Amino acid sequence: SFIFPQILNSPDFLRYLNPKSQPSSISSMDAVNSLDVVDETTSFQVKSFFESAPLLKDADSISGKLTQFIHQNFSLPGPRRVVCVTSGGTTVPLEQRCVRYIDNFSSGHRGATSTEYFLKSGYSVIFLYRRGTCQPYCRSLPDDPLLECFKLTSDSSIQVHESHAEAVKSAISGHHDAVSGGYLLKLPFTTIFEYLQILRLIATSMKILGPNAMFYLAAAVSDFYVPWESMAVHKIQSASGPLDMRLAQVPKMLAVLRKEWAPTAFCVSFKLETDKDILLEKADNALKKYQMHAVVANELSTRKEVVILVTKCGKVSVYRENDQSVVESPLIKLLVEKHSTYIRDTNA
Ligand code: PAZ
Repeated sequence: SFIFPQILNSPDFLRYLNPKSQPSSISSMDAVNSLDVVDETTSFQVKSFFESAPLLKDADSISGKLTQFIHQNFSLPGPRRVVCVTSGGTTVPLEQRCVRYIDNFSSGHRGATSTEYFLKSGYSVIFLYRRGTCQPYCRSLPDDPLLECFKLTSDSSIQVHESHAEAVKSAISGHHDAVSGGYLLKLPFTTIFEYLQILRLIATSMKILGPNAMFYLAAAVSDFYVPWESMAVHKIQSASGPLDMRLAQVPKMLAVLRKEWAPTAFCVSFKLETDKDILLEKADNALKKYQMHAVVANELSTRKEVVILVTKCGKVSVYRENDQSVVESPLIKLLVEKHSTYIRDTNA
């Protein structure tokens, strides 16, 4: 194993691997069901996760951009609603000088498309996305936009192919209007460490917005990871035979987001399964366990056609209207309505 034996046997690491192996002094906390407070086990795991995570590069620059974006939107008359849309999958590095990693499936289509519909509904969006995945306003472009949309003319200038002209114009103008108007802030991540550190920065900066803040957590986030301090530094060698690997559980950050980082925000999480027989039960569990305001349940093979919105009022299937439309259009409409009710009830 590339996880060093002394770390594997330490009580702290055993607790990472098996949260139920608690010292007796805090075992009574297992009984804590309600999320009025984050239980001690989760708090411990979260603290250890952040303390041992590699330092976030550009943390100051990200904080600066966030502060400016939130204050600008907060001071608009209204004030404007702000949603943090997460998109794409997180990676789990296997080496500190990373050559290999475990990935989570997500093209980023859901997050990018939802961002467009939130902007259209008058929200400002913080788009926390995996580098290289789908971007807002780009879904009508071909796979390799630069090489497929443009051509060189005889005098060596660049021209758009007629067939892609409309798609290119609408991508450039939609994106430009959102960014230059101060309504769209894009922040990239790759690893689970970057994702959770940036999410925490976003959530704490958005606290000031109270119930006008929303989290729309469509990213596919790793459930398991290798803690930084027990990770091999250099490329793992194959000479010593098969790789024996044990992963720690990523702490349940939804609980912390909901109760500590953003206690007044409207929170929507996603549940993806490939087995439809367990999907709704898992979505229900997430709704109750993390006290989400809504959970969007989807199955891998049908995720573009239908999603099920699970709230404490029941379950609603949301379908795309036809082959030309996208399921995010009716989904965001419904969520905006639910968010309005939430703001009204909170302010009442
Ligand atoms: O990014 P995409 O459009 O290819 O897929 C979207 C999705 C399936 C990743 C998203 O809808 C989702 O369910 N995200 C949460 C995944 C999870 O349960 O971890």
